Amino acid sequence: MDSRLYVITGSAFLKGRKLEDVILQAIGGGADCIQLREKDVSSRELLEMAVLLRKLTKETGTTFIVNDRVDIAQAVGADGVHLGQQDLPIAVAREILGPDKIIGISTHDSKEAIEAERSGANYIGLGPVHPTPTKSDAEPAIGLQGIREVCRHVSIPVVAIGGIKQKDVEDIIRSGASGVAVISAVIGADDVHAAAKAMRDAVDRVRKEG
Ligand code: 3NM
Repeated sequence: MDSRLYVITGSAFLKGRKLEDVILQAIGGGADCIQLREKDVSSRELLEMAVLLRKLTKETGTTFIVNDRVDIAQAVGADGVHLGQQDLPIAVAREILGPDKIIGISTHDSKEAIEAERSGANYIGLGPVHPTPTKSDAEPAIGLQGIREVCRHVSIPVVAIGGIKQKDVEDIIRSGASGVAVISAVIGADDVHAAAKAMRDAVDRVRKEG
């Protein structure tokens, strides 16, 4: 699961626009993974959103991950699930989803990252890189130093997250992350396609340097 631009939904940033339009613009700009993450909706609404996003991502050949809800991931045939440290353990999610699905987990330091790799995670989310108002209970920011430290200890892909803007992307990839995950910088952008493209291009530029 080597995502370069991982875009996470956040209905608060839609500003009246339709979720499907915004996600299609993000994919058009270069998002290669979409995660459904909505904290304040019913299971039924979440399922409806998952069905919609599974359709769009399948049609565009984009990876589709569901945050936290293994049941919904399974129900819609998502490519995988993203877990928090307090969600189901990786081993339990793996038992339910089987060997071929993607399981990612949010981590904040080397200890959690090493544990995630040992438990069979396919990638880790690592953050927050910078302070972010998007996640009210985010841990303290780890900065580029935190990315470098964690990347020394794991070999699964590290997707950096938290307060990431376009100007931050190159340094983050140079620090060892394989990609960046964002909510507000893409979903909240006036021009979603352009915002996604600028971030994806920045990742590609640095990764080409090798
Ligand atoms: N997880 P934005 S930070 C969903 O640190 C999420 O694990 C984080 O939103 C973590 O790109 C975060 O708007 C919010 O800062 C990311």
